[in-house]
Amino acid sequence: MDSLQTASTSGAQKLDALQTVDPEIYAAIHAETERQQEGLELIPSENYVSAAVLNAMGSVLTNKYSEGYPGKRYYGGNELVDQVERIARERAKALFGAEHANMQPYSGSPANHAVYYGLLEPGDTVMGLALPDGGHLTHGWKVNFSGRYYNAVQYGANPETGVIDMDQVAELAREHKPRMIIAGLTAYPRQLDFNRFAEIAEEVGAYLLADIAHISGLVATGLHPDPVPIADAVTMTTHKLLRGPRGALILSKKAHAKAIDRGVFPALQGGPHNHTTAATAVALHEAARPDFKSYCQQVITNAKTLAEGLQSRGLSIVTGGTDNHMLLVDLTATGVTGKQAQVALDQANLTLNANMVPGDQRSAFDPSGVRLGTPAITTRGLKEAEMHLLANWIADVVEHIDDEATLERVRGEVADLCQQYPLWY
Ligand code: DSN
Repeated sequence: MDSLQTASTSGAQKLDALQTVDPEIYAAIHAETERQQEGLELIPSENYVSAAVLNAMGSVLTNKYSEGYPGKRYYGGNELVDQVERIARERAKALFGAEHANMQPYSGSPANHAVYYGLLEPGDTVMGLALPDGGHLTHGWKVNFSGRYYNAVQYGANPETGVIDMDQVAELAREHKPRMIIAGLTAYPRQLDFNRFAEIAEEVGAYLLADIAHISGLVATGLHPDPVPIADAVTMTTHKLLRGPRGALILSKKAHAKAIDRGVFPALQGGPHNHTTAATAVALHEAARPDFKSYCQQVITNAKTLAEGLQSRGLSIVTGGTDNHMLLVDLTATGVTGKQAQVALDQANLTLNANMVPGDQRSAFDPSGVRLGTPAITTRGLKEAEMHLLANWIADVVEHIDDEATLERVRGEVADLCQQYPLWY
């Protein structure tokens, strides 16, 4: 257990009033707390917030409207909200070494949208990693605003290796002359070469947007190359590796501060969610402590160990391993689909998501792979020894996908492990 878990183990959730006033919602939240206690969370974009973050999230700051920015609000009574947002902003700038921070985006997609809005005109050409190869909807995918209102060109991963082809990125950039290149990932287990992205962007006169939602903690702790000094804007959600509340923030060069701030408010949003800003400030405070770096290091070690364990059971890992907090398993050779694996593992209280793999011939709804990651289980305290158990449980379930007895056995063993590593809610 790291100090986040021991810092405050009581009062994380005060639900007494809720239990009295609305037993139905209380029961659902109570049951969800138990579900989280009894299962292992392997979705790489999820994590567990500390009791302190949860306290700030459930505070009276939710009552306040505060359109505008600190020192320039449209409603009265915002002196303390200003204080909270200024603290959050300074902590974000200090943790990432950024010139400017905007703490108000409601989540990752609005954060990316605000950067598009601030730096581009509708119809401009953008270039991002294709969704099936590990990019995000907001990186130019056709069903998203970014693919509809912008001329989106998509680069991809090499279908043989699963690794982003930077020569293809350079060629496409020279051919299409994008106004902005997006370097970011939601399902890609290797490091992003931000230096090369920056060189390419500079060569063709494009802005560079780095979306570090998944890898924020690794960047903050020096465990992944840092885009902050070289990108025009850097976006991230706050609830993934950073262990904050559901929300997002944008870092940028000072030169873009005004345009991006306007992109958030008044262009896309009204009043910021002040309780979220406060909880983000707490998470940033926690992330600035030395134990956060040990945590992030363990996240990577656990992901590598898990990948090796799954490989030793004959499962194919996209790109042959991982450099970060996540891995993609290509299940094609097993005859089991991603969705089948997700459903069966869910029954064993191992939560992950079906995911497309590079070159996937199947649909996004029932693709050929699964995506899993170690941020949440590492917060819970699991280390290498438990990764071996986990790899064997996952392989057992995939090999015996229709065997109720196997699912029941694994579920029991998972429950035993979870009891040894309880959450603090
Ligand atoms: N839904 C997030 C993820 O799981 O990666 C991305 O937005």
